[in-house]
Amino acid sequence: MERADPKSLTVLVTGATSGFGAAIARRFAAEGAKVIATGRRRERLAALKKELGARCHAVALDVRDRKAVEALPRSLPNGFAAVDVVVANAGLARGLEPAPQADLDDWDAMIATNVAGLAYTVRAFLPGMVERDRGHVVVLGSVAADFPYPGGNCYGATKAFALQFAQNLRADLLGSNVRVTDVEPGLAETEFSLVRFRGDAEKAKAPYRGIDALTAEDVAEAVFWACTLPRRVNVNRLQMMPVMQACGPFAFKRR
Ligand code: NDP
Ligand code: 8X3
Repeated sequence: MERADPKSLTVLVTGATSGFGAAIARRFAAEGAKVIATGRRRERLAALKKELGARCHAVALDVRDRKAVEALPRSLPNGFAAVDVVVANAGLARGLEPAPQADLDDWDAMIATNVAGLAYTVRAFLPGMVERDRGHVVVLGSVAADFPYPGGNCYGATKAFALQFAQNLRADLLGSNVRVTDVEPGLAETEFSLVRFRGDAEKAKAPYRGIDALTAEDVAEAVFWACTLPRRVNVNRLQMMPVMQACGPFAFKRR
């Protein structure tokens, strides 16, 4: 099977300072790809750049900042400007309260990052990829897009946006050689829960207790696989869960 050569790829990853994004940056860099690592935490970006060396270009970026995201493609240095793979990974969950008690600031944060930030990121790089007739958009969705759970409310809805956006992009990009994949992981142990529970380490540990959860490296492997398949292949959706996770039954409130 004739796979895409990772050495020929320039890969941009949002949210590369932690979790999936950091693992995806490392996975591609290990195979010789050039990586543009972005995120807000500068010290973590500097550490990643030091670790990955000259094949890594690091840019401090808040994906909610539309102007900064729009300006990013033109600001990239020679050798990093022709981006082949955009991994729109930056995102977060905030809170797990039922909708009537949820904090609207949490909803704003999730919509601004997971919906608007993701759309800005993808839109910024589409024209270049279409012009070069070569590219791959990977968005980080979630099983939360498909399976509602108590307290998932706005978070699940933002991930449904990622899925639907990706599928609609496929319709617009038909006729080009630009691929689009929605990656939908289930429970994975990263800093995700720490962010969701605002730094409460005890609460953050609870979802993973007794579960062999997905790792960031598992998700990075799936992204790498989808991006290095022969160019004729488009993985539309890639849903993955720990073996120890499954979908629950319907819920009933009996009278
Ligand atoms: P982490 O919290 O470990 O990583 C999140 C990353 O997103 C960080 O690098 C963070 O960087 C970045 N980020 C957050 N907000 C912004 C912003 N405004 N601008 C730029 N970067 C931002 O979580 P995960 O690695 O687990 O999550 C990555 C993605 O995967 C998210 O979209 C998440 O919703 C999704 N996901 C996670 C699952 C899980 O169980 N862990 C399962 C399914 C999907 P910084 O703070 O430096 O900006
Ligand atoms: C993250 C997975 O189940 O915590 O998207 O929402 S879950």
